[in-house]
Amino acid sequence: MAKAMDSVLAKGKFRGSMLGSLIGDCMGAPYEGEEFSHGLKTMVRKYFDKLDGPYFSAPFKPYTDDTAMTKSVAKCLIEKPTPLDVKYLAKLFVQEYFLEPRRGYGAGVVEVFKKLRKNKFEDLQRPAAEQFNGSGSYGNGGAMRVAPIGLFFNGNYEAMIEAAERCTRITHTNSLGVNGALLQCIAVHQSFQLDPKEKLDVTKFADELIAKMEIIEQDQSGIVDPNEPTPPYKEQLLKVKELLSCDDPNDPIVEEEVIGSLGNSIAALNSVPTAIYCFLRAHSEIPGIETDNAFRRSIQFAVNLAGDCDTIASMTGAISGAYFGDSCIGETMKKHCEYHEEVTQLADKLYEASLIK
Ligand code: F2R
Ligand code: MG
Ligand code: MG
Repeated sequence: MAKAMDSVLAKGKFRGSMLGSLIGDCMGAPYEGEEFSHGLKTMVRKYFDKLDGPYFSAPFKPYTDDTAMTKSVAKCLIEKPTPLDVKYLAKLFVQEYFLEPRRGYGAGVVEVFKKLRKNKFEDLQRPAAEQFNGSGSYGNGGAMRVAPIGLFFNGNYEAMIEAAERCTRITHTNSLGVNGALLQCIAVHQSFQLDPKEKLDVTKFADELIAKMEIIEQDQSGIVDPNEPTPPYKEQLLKVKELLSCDDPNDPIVEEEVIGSLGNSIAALNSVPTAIYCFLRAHSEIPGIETDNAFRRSIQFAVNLAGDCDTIASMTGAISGAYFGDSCIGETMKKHCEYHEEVTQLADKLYEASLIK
């Protein structure tokens, strides 16, 4: 949007993105690690249909590590934002983990938390750099928690990229893990800036991401030769565009094709572009997902893909919510997610802090 954003819309977008991230996590968590099947798709449909109706009494859907770490990022931005106090953030991650270790954390990242605690946060870099025999983690743990940064630094792209990279490097140093977090952050940022009343140009959205990732990936590899292989995230985003151009809203979606092309795994490279595709694809109807609500459609579609679906749905929800705002979120679905009231308050505080940063 060229002109300054209306404050009601902006606040709603902060809430939408933070709640979208929570809802995707809570809705996807029961199916994380499952293989895609048509039976699973039916189960997911019934689950979402029930949560689209009037309120009914049922236990909360618990959140996982995705939300636990996103909370810490938001808290750090509210309390110690510029430059992002990564020592404080590392302490928040570690505190949160030892308070509630059973939130489904990645096996490798737990080692980083233990080493950080042992070295009393004196060396923030080494524990992550030592992961996986020194290659660093390529997991999606940096991407799954980055949405608050994409919201907070609206208007200052360079500061946003720097904060997202520093936030990620506490646990992930592999370039695929870092660049996945940057891509997710940029996607949230782009979504936030758009007017949800205007029709989204999905190709333009993807092209803008490609242009920005091209700069990031080129800076790292120094690629100037056009005969060099396409950098990994650019390649994935080109596949997103290709899938979108082949989609006919009347044809049944072949989830296996999406999974085969983009992936649905714990690797950032095979989950962040998938989340972006879910957001963009849900702007048109998806056969088998009976709803007019594109926010719900995006999250349900992400959960249908199975695999690392708490994280893919959480990242999809963060992008979708940053676009549509919280008015698109069904009350029943929201109220069945653990911690939804706290996340709403956190989003409001993050919004206030972003105005005075
Ligand atoms: N950990 C999970 N899910 C596992 C099952 C949880 C179960 N439901 C339960 O409740 O116990 N989910 C969460 O982890 C993902 C984010 O992971 P993160 O933070 O990136 O962690 P990590 O450990 O760094 O990486 C994850 C795994 O990826 C593989 N890997 C990463 N880099 C690697 C490398 N360089 N070489 C080889 N393998 C590498 C490893 O298997 C890591 O353990 C989210 O899905 C979140 O929901
Ligand atoms: Mg999780
Ligand atoms: Mg996950």
